[in-house]
Amino acid sequence: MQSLSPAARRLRGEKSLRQIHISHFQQKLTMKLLSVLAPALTSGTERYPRDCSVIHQDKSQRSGVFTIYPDGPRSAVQVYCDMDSLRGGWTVFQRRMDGSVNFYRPWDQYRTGFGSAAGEYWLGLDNIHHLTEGRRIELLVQMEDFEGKSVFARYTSFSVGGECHGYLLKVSGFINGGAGNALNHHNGRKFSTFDKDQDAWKGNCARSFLGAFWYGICHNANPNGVYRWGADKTLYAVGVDWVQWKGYNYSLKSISMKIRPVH
Ligand SMILES: [Ca+2]
Repeated sequence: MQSLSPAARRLRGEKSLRQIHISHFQQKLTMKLLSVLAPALTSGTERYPRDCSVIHQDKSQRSGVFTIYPDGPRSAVQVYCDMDSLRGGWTVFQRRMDGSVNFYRPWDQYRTGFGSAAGEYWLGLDNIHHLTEGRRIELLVQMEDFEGKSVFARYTSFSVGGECHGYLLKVSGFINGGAGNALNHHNGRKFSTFDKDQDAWKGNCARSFLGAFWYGICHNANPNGVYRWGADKTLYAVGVDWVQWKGYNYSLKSISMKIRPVH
């Protein structure tokens, strides 16, 4: 067996110490890289879901309130996800159910959103725009009267432009679930509130019909109108109306508008 001189033994010791340092450094570098890359790799799926359809990729998720990110990691907003209707994955952007929230509100609030995702709410025009931007989206409108009957209207194409375009509505590809095509009149209209008149009428539709919507001259649907508990002729067409189903003087018990990407 070859014996080593003291100098050679010292050199070998220093070498193995250097190897320990290098392998420790590599380990730290790998951990650091993983901590930077992991969120990026999962963004767009679990970490920052853009909408309810992403959350619905996990089929164990039930209908309820979730946080979504319509416009990246800094755009968190709470929303109700419908995981049941027509195979699920719907992001609800408008919901009326009990008259607990006042929907007669100004432009700024329709732009940013209001109400509670667990109950009645409006998601906000900016969020709706971001959810429909750059991809094909379908729309489902479900509604119920006070006699216990439910119907729907479905549209295979739905988009809302940005604020610079007046949040212009494009809706087409109607499929009738008994409600009738009330949104046909609203296709190609800009959004109006009582303090921002972008409708096609000489008067102010939002003020006259006490809501906020993509009014034309003026409406065949008023989902953001006054919650009025059914038939009421006292004031014409101001209720939560879907004209092709119940006419201008019947305010619905519930209505919800929800969207999902078309794959
Ligand atoms: Ca007008």
